[in-house]
Amino acid sequence: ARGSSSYYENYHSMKEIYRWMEEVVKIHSDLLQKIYIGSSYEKRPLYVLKAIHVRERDQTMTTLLEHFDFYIMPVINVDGYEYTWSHPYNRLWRKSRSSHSNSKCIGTDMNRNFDAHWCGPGASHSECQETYCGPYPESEPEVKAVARFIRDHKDTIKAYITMHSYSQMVLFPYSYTTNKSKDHEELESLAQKAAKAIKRTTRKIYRPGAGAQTIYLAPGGSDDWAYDLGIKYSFTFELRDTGTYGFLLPSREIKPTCLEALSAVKEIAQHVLQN
Ligand code: ING
Ligand code: ZN
Repeated sequence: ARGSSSYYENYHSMKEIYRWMEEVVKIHSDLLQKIYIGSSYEKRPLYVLKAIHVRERDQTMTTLLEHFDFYIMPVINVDGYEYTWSHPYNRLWRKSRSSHSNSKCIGTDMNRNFDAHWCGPGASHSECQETYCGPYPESEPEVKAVARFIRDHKDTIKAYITMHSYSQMVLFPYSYTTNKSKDHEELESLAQKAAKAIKRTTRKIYRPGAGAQTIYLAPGGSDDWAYDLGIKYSFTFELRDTGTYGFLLPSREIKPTCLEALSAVKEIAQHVLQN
């Protein structure tokens, strides 16, 4: 049942996640708000949860929430995620579910669709490729909604973190070029601190590094875009594992993966608070 601890040790359909969002904001209305930021290509609503301060058992979390609001978007690719459930044969679907002009293939890679060296080397102009960048930047309504939300809040946003799988990495800009950003040294040391927090939590090893040098050259990503907009502390977490199960991570690993990711989020938030 929702609310039982095993709920967080299983994967859930989009419909279930929508019901969960309704329920948590109802139960924790003192702490949580649900913000509608737009709708998907297939007209599903896109929501961001806002967590505000309240007395907490966790002292670190209490301090962080006294200073920051947290905005959490559980799922950006709501259509693609739903599609992996309704068409189990396409369990590993990555892209959006949009169709542009008269293409014979469906879907744009949302993490190639942001306006950061859009569709340079590392992305594809071909609709049938997994890294298709779309017809133009922010062509995907989901990307446009997120970009608009961040632009509208940019003067108050101190950090941005986007969660992906898999590889066990803490990445920072740039991914669109192998050149170092002007904050490279600080971001590198912070990514190292985040990786160490993860290791203390679960003993798992995450590799810190700039995207293009650590994973691959990839333009149009949300972290590079947020960074160039002026959000210095911008990261991509590549969660578990390193390839044993890859994208098909067993559900028994959900909980420890969340715990280690949360420890890294806290490490980053504490650094932002001190700087
Ligand atoms: N990884 C990311 C991808 O979109 C990435 C890696 C990070 C690209 C940051 C660009 C910017 O390819 C996954 N698993 O999607
Ligand atoms: Zn991804």
